[in-house]
Amino acid sequence: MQLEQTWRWFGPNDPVTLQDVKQTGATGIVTALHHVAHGDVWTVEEIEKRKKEIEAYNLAWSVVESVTVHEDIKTKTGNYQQYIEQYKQTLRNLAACGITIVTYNFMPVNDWTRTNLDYLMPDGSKALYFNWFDLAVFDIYILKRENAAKDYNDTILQEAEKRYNKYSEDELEQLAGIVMFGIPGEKKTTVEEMRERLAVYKDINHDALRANLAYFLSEITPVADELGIQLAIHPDDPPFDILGLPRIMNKIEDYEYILQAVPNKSNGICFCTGSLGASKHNDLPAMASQLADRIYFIHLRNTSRDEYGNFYEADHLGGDTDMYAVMKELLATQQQRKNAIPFRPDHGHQMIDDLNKVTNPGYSCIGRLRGLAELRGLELGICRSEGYALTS
Ligand code: DNO
Repeated sequence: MQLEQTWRWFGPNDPVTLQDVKQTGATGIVTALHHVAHGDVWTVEEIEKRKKEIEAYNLAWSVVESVTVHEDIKTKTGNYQQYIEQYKQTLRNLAACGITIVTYNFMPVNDWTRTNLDYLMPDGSKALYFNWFDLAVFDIYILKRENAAKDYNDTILQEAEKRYNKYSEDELEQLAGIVMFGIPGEKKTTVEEMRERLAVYKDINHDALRANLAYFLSEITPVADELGIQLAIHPDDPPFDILGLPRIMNKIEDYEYILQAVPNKSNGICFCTGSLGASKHNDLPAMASQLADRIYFIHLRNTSRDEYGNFYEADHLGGDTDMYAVMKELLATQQQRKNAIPFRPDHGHQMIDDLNKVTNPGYSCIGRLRGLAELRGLELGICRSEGYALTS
């Protein structure tokens, strides 16, 4: 059996329409109720409404990405218990509507972080890019985080200073907007808010954050087990500490810890090759094999690193991750399952006609369509050569 081909859609305001998605060949939609404030309950009514919009195109709402975890839960402060109860209610409501795969992440403060959203590729397309020098410019000179300089080596500090002196006010403002970009359609963060949110983590180290995640999961997994929900934690993107924050989901030991701490069946993962692959320490095919039982959702994407650890998002079959070897592992896992595991082509270059359009960074149509087409071809080739039964 093959994987289920899905597509991330940001809802009715997404410039890529459901009609467009139909033409990509994807059959499943990955989306969220982005208009609901983080922590609030998703009502059955709102879920049903979105579901009907999707089903009108003969597509299925296969995966939720994400039910965002409120910062109070991550920091175990304020109204965290109430937010956990609300999270459980959202899971109940989703299950009542037949939606049973739920992605989330436990990244403090920021979701994914980049420093450039239109990094020029030699072929004229544009990619997302993460650069330590620019992150340091933001951290030290814009955010002005206390002791930030201690977190960078001399090479980065010198280059960041040079860049800071060279950048115009506009360029600095643009950089701040990119670092704090967040999720399309969701509320934007200001530098001031960012400072306040970072301050809450002053006394939260890796162990404390890990304990908070384990507590959250010990609360919600019994409910999810009963509902038949598969929870899929997304790794840290990028897969290391940034802005002085602890990050706890980016290497095999992190997965081992959390799966052991909370062994419930619903405690699963979103295997994101793009996020995990940006760390040279991660062996992706080996991780796909080690974590096989708990892979409930898959993001396929590739990155290319340089000597400093800066990386750009490469073509799906290019970059540092051996996508053939990863796909082979994932398909071996798929053969053991009764249901198709959903995957989506994650991100894509802005290219061809999309270069003249306003698109959600990483989520333009043509680049992802290229990725999906390449991945589906790779999958078909492996299935045929391994003798796996093909579903029509
Ligand atoms: C970025 C995405 C992430 C991801 C969330 C999952 O493009 O991969 O925003 O959706 O972190 O909770």
